[in-house]
Parts: sequence; C-alpha cells; structure tokens
Amino acid sequence: MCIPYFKDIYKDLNSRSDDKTKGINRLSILEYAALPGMLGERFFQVMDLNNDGYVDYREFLTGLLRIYCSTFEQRTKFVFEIYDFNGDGLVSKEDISTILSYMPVTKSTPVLGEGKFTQEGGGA
Ligand SMILES: [Ca+2]
Ligand SMILES: [Ca+2]
Repeated sequence: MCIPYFKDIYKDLNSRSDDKTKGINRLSILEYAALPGMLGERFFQVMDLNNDGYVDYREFLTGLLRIYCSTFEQRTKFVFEIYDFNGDGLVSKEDISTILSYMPVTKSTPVLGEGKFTQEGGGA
C-alpha cells in the first residue's frame, strides 16, 4: 500500500544525512515534519526508537505507518507519546507547558481566550 512511497521519502531524506549508514539525521526530520517549536523535536525523539540520534529505515517506516496506516487508537498513542515529554506514561500540566513554552509565537495563530473545555474543566 503506502510502503513504496515511504521508501522514496526515506531515500530522499537519507541522502541528506551526514551519516547515511545510520539513517536520517535530526535536522532532516525536523525539516520534513515542519512542526512548530518543540513538537518537531518530540516528533524526532518518538521516531528515533533506539535513541542514537538518527532515524533508520525501520524506525522511519514504523513511525509513518503509525501515523498514516494505523487505527485511530494507534495514532492517538503516537500523539500522546509526543506530548509525554518526560516519558512517564502520563501527560501532565508540566509536559504541556514545557512544549508550549518552546512554541514560536506567530501572528497567524491568535489565542482568543480559553476554550470551553478549560473554562469549564474536564470533570474528574
Ligand atoms: Ca535510531
Ligand atoms: Ca509525562
């Protein structure tokens, strides 16, 4: 299904890596993901399963399959891992504020006050 397409993306990104035998380097992943601030960094860390600073073919495929060819639940888990900054299995207030504190402030994303959920609270 989507694997041949992922293979092409991998080849392209890997060709820019400073160590092609290890895989795609951090910078190329950040450019590819184009996520704001800390989210790009977290995306890389979640993709780099063995934490060697590179995303090899297996890691890349695993990551993309989790995003594009997975159930809603698997996708949710992926996003959860990105937000679980300290990897303790919980997304705490600290995790969120750490990520938000590294968000670049742009004029295109105005914050128009709190949403319904935070105003009324999320229950127990
Ligand atoms: Ca790796
Ligand atoms: Ca956490």
